[in-house]
Amino acid sequence: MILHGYWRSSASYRTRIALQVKGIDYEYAPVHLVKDGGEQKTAAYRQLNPAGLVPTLVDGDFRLNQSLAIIEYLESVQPEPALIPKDPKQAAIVRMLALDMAADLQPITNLRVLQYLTGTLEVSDSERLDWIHHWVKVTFAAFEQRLHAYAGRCCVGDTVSLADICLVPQVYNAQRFGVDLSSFPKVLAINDHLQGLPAFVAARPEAQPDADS
Ligand SMILES: N[C@@H](CCC(=O)N[C@@H](CS)C(=O)NCC(=O)O)C(=O)O
Repeated sequence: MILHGYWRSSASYRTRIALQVKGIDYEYAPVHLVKDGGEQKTAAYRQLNPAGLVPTLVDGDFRLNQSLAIIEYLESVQPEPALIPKDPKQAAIVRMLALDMAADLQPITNLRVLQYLTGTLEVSDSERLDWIHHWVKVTFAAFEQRLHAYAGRCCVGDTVSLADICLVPQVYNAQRFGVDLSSFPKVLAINDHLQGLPAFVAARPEAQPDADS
């Protein structure tokens, strides 16, 4: 398999964690999101993803975009270790938590949204930062409440799931933008636990070949 991604992309980070948890060997093909206006916007990359977003997974002649679809595909082709519980209610809870991060938070703090704010709407850099801090705090406040109901060492009990895979990259992003997460102790404790696991260590942005580029 080939994963087209970017070291600091949270959606790419999710898929890297899933590949690592499942122990699937893959080749990493960096797509620089900033250099020369962004390689994701080139005609060559749009052949892989017309939306001009990373990640893309290539498995033989099969191409797939959308990190959650990619992770569900990996789950189907290699079911163990499972990232989505078999129990219907537990599975739905895992997906709910994953979507809090992947559907409600990440899209509104994505690069192209931030670029539109500052470029087209001429929002200042400090207002852009306020935007990020605001939406991270709103989303994490609700997420922290949910964790009280479901969490153990991981988001749902003590087993790594899709919810954890979606949480860690958003914590990384929040910290990168200097958001104070001290009001979310469960989020921080779970993030600390996960960051110590080998699959999460290997998937870290700084461990990627394109880090710091
Ligand atoms: N829902 C998509 C989101 C993909 C996405 O937003 N990727 C970002 C990086 S995390 C991207 O490629 N941004 C490039 C841009 O905004 O131009 C997924 O989960 O794969």
